[in-house]
Order: sequence, then C-alpha cells, then structure tokens
Amino acid sequence: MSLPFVIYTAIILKATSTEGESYIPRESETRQVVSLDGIWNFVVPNTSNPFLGFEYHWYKKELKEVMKSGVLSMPVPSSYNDITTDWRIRDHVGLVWYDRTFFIPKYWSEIGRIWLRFGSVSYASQVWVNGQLVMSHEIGHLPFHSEITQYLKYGKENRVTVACDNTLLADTIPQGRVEELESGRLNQIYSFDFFNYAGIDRPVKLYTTPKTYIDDISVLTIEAQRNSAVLEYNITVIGDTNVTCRVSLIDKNKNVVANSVDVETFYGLLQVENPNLWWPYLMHPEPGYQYTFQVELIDDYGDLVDKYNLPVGLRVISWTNTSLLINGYPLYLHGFGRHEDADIRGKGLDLPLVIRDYNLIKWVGANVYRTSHYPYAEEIMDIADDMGIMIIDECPSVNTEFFLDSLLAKHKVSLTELIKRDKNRPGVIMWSAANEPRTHVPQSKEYFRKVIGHIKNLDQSRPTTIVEAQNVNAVESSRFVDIVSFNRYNGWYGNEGNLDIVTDYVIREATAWHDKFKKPVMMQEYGGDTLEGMHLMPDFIWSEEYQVELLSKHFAAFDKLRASGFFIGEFIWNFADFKTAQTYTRVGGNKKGIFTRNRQPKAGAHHLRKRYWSLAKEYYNATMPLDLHSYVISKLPTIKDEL
Ligand code: BDP
Repeated sequence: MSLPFVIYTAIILKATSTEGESYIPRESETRQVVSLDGIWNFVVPNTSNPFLGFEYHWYKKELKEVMKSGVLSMPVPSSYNDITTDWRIRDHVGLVWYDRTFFIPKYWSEIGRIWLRFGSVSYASQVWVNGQLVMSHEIGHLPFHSEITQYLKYGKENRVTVACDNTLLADTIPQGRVEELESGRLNQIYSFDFFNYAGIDRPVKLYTTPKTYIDDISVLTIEAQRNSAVLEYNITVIGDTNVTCRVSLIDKNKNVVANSVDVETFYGLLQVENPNLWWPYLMHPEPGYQYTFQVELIDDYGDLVDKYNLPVGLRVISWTNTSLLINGYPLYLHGFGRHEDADIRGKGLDLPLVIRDYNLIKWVGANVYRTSHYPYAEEIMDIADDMGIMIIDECPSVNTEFFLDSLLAKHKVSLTELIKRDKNRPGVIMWSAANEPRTHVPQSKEYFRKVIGHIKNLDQSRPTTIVEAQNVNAVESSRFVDIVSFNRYNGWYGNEGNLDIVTDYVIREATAWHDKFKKPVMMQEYGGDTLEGMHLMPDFIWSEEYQVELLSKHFAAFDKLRASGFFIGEFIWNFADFKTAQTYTRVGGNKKGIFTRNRQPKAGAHHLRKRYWSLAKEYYNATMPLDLHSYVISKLPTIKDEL
C-alpha cells in the first residue's frame, strides 16, 4: 500500500525549530500584544488531491477568494474536529487550511520588531504572512514564533494563512500509523488513549518588541532558606548590546527587595533577605508566592529601551534516593493525571474550563498533577505557578514503540522546546520524558539514556522521570532517572472484579521498583472506568461504587508504602473523563475521571477529597474545609448522662 501524499505532507512540514525568545508575550512600557484569536476561515481540501493548496498557492490569496465554496468558520483557539457536524472533518487525516486578515497600524513601522506567535498548532504547520512563508513547526502542544516585521503592510490590511497537518507517523512525537481503507479514505491509527485532536488549539498573538530587545531570561533559585534566598539570572539581549541591563526583584506590595546593574554579562545573583518562598498549595497559608523579576534595558541617554516583567517563585527542589524535597522539606504528592479535553473545543484553550478545573483541584485537596501526555497551554501553567499547584511536566512522547534515530532527534527537540518554555516556572518540579514507552524492548535502554542525558544538559535543577508500564524485571530505562514512576490498573485491566487482591499487588510492585532502582517511587496511574450515575451494590465494575472501592484498596496500599519511606506520590487516573479514538472498550471515551467530562463530581471525587485533605492535614497541618463531612449526628451526652 503506498501513501505517498501523507509522507509528502510530513516532509513538507518538517520542523524548523524556533530560536531565541521563548517566553509568553507580555505587555510592558515597550511592548504591545494583540490577539489574533477569533473566527478564522477554514478549509478541508478535497481528499482526492490533498496538495491542491500547495499546487495552487492558496496562501497567496484569501481562502474565500480561492474557493468557490467550502470555506467554513472555525474558532481559534480550538481543535477543529468536533466543531462541525461532519464526521469526515472530525476524522480527517492530513492538511487543513486556515486564514484571517488583520490590520497593522501605520506607526508600527517605526516600532522596532513585530512578531507572530502560536501557542501551539497540532501537529505540524506552515505559516504565511501576505503570501510569504514565515515559519514551519512540527510537534503539537508547544509554542513557536517568528519575526514578521518585513512581511507586513503598515497602515493596511494583512493576511495570515496556516496549513496544519495532523498526520502521525513512525517518526512523529507521538508515533502513529496511517492506513488506506478500501473506500480510499485515510485512517489514522495510534495506540495512545486520547483523541488525536488537531488545529490551532492555543492563542495566536502578534506582539512588538523594540529593535534591541530582551531575547531570553533564565532564573534559578540557588538558595531558599527562611531568612535568605539567592536567585541566579542570565539574560540574553539581541540588537545593540551596548545597553545597560537593570534587574529588580519586586514583591507583591511593589517594593523592590533586590536589584543589580550589570553592563557586561547580563548575568548575576540577587540576594533576598527574609524572602517569601514559593510553597505548594496546602503546605503554606500563602502558597504560590511570586515576585516580579523586572528586566530593563537602558541606553546611554538613560532612556528605557526594553522591559519585561517575569513572575518568579523562590524555591529549590532537591531529591535523595528515597525522597523529594522543596526548600528542604519532604514532599508527599497527591494528585492526578489529566488531559486538556472538553466537548466541542477538544484541546482548545478555554479559560472558563481552565479556572473550573483549578477550582476542582483545590476543592479536592490535590497538590500536584502531571501534564499527561503532552505540555499544557502556558495560560494553564501560569495559574499553577500562581496557585502553588505543582506540575510534573511531560513532553508529548507517549506509547513509543519504535526507537528510531530520527525519533530520538525529535524527542530531544520536544524536550528542548518544553524546557525552554517552562524552565523558569516554580510550579514545574519534575520533567517527565515519556509515558508508557515500550521499555521492555532492548533498544529503549540506550534511547532513554540519551533522552535523560539531554534533559540533564538543559536543566539539572529538577529531577527526571519516565512513566513506566512494563514489567519491572524487563525495564532498564529507569536507571537513568531520578524518580521512578509506574502505572498499573489492578482491578481493571487485570483482575477486574477482584478488588481483594489490589492492595497487596500495589505494595509488592512499588517495592519491587524501589528494590531494583533504589530511587523514590510514585504510582502515576491507577483507576477504573466509571459511568456517571451507574450504581450497583455490591460494587460491580463500571459503577460509582466500584470506583470508590478501587480507590480505597489503593489508599490502603499507599498508606503501607508511605510508612516504608521511599514512596512519595499517588496520582489517580484521571481527573476527568475524556475523549478517545473509537473502540469497543470505550463508551463515548475514557471514563476513569473522578469528575465527568462536564466537570461534575462522581462519588469517587467526594471519596478522594476526604483522603487528599487528610493527607494535607497529616503532612502539612492544613486546615480542613468545613464541608468535608456533611452533618450526620451530634453526640447528645445529656440523654446518656440522665439514664
Ligand atoms: C494508561 C495510559 C493512559 C490511558 C490509561 C487507560 O497511560 O493514557 O488512558 O492507560 O487505559 O496505560 O485508561
């Protein structure tokens, strides 16, 4: 079977990794940010020739001019799959096209540089401005940008066109395979368990910087004590480097608590007396404290050239063979695996949903989640930093089966881009290199030695993990990580219905991972599908009662393991129900959420809440919420006393 055009598509959209400035655009005295979100034009090419758009240079005109019909309205940001009523669009494999127009004011021609930035386009994309190719990017869930100053028409209307390709192959991150059905339609096959949503799924921004601008900022807390903290910073500037760099750390009351001026290297240390350290949610009355790290470039005349305000948290992560610590205090992680997923918008960034999710995370008393199985939107990460929710930051490598050199190269690119994006975030406490790779395959050992080595070259301030699912005896890749993670579905994919075996199995397996690798151990996934509203007593699989019981059996294991001293975290799979590919094992998607896809609690959520808050009380003396237990009865001593 030949699939020339799919492969051609993948080649055409080959990555050109983005350089330089990677942080989210923010407005300041020297920078403007304009959103290009809204309704874009959208075209799914006729599948008999998916390359029509390239052959006829669709990017040279408006899609509405090129096409006689078939131009749809598509919201940005959003996945496109579930917006229309057409299953062919939902299941389309290959290219789709987007465009929109926008105005650029005349005075922007004098402003310095204009940039165009996409929070993410899944999976690969090419972008044209006024018919000129300005950037290409491969790998979803990561931002990319380009300077477009020279391509713009000032004081006039401009156009941006995007070609987006969702094809997953053996050397994409994640991997997939495409087959041609007898009907001639292409079918995307993948083994990971979430729907392959695609499109411009995160915000699109135009922003300005001066000609000489702050290109990148790295900050690292190297000391975080009760009475003193030290922050190391490194700033790169592009343009006329004959400027002075003024750096100030400003607290929430707008007081400058430390500053420095360094003309030579843009590198330095800031010392803060009696700092407000960054503490996780539930561990401190004021979690997620962030200062503003203000960078100003000043020219010879004392005029401000560029300015960027970066929120920073002062905290140090450290680890031993049995524990993970923040600011010297041991952590016990209690949280979730999650997905960016909701009906209609798919993986599209949706701020009401984002805030609802954080409200539920806080309600349930979790202190952490893993960005399973890809990097989450920067807007989502910002809130975690601000609320003190800890993040295990995962790159988009999931279910890797074939350990090709070409894949390794892209896997490294995904980590480079992720770490560049999130390196300054206090909430990110660990890098996850992959979810459930087939690490029983011998080639995986060398592959992951290189992957973890790559992470360590980029950041040594956070521990690494690989989320394993193979038999512990067959796995070697976790030798290279700092913290061992494993997933196991006792009572679901094995021994379904036999909940009485779960506690012992979990204890035995967690102990085996520790015995083999001599590292701290976390259980990153456990759970069972649960149909909201289905009640069966005695408990039976798929019922809410079964989920509650399955959780309890794991809790019993976790408590024994906590006592053993090496077990540092429990993560239920999943926070909320989510959409998957169509298969007979999934009724409208994966139902392992403790919340429904609509973010309402199942019985398991109430149950989990009691445990997570009790853990927070035990470890950090957190104040329990008053509504944790509904009123049942008061003790009436007087009646007894009178008898
Ligand atoms: C695990 C995967 C996760 C799945 C889960 C499940 O890591 O992505 O959704 O199984 O089957 O193996 O529910």
